[in-house]
Amino acid sequence: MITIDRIETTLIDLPTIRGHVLSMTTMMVQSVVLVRIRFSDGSVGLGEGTSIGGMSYGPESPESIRLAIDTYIAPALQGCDADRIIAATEIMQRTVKGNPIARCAVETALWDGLARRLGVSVAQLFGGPVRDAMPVAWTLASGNSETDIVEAQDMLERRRHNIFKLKIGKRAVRDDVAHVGAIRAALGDAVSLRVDVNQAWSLDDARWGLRGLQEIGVELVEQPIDARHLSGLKRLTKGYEIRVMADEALQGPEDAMLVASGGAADVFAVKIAQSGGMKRAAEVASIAQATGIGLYAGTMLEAGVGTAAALQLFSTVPTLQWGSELFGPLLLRHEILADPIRYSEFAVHVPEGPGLGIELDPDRIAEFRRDRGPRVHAAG
Ligand code: MUC
Ligand code: MG
Repeated sequence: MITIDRIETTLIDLPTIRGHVLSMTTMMVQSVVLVRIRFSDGSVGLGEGTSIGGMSYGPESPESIRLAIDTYIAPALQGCDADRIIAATEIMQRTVKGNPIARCAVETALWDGLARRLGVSVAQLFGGPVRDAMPVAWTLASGNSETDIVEAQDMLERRRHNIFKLKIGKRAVRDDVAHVGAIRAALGDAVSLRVDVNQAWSLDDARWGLRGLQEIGVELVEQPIDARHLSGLKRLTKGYEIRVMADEALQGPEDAMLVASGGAADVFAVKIAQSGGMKRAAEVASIAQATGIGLYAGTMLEAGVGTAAALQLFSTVPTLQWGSELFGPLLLRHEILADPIRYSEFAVHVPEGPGLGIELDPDRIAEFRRDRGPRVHAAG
């Protein structure tokens, strides 16, 4: 039997390429918990636990993700059968309530380890890919309409993105609608525009917002109101042609059932971390498929490891009507993978090779780890 020998975590802080302005915070840095599991046969698996904007997006922070893994999950899993991933996730769920991002990071490393030992991709363990690449949105969130327009035009020219998600909810609703309208007017109808409010609106704000956005031709509005207000989400879903997408409301298959049966969304943004792991994210996708809800591969703005994990999983999901936003590494100033994930022709390509299909760049990790201590400069 191959067992789980050691689970190691490393916290790294990576600066973003520009301020990323969301309704709840502005990100200048992304903090990433890297997980490395060492197995008794010498094999290794990688995972990543990342949230957004400290604790402003959700209840887990980079520090709490690391603490949950080091203090509770690692001791509970040490010595367990490395090939029995579902059994290990059951132990994690019994030992640690909540903390889906921490559980996802460890589960990802277990899938990576198993797939590498078998010499197959993680996608193969989920039934094999139905696609090798998928459409990828870019988020316009500089906080300024003119800067967003220039950024989008540059993306279009480079054929990197033609789907744009605008982060709104910080300004007054009327100003947000004007901001989106200016971007629509500058970019024209050839691009797909979506918005993400990150729960910032009241139901009353949302009624005005959805009406205005619909008139501009925005296709989809993500999590316009508080994730817990399912009856409000249902009213918005029923009341407007613009699609309503659930994001923060989906913390795994249990929530997916509630949202689907309550008619509280047209589309699910599925995130492996928010779902509590790749397997649970696959279950969320199955619920969407079974109930006619559209699917979109969401991100917690992960760096290369978490993004590769999401790509492996979503390469196996037959219906991905709304594409993906798996662009996390592009928002970061520095690449942590030895071979970056490939973005071209408006698509992101699923990494090839065993496991997640990626390797870390050890020098970059050493450079950005939080506990690196004083830098030593060589003399001369
Ligand atoms: C979110 O709420 O969806 C995804 C893209 C982005 O810019 O932020 C995230 C989080
Ligand atoms: Mg969102």
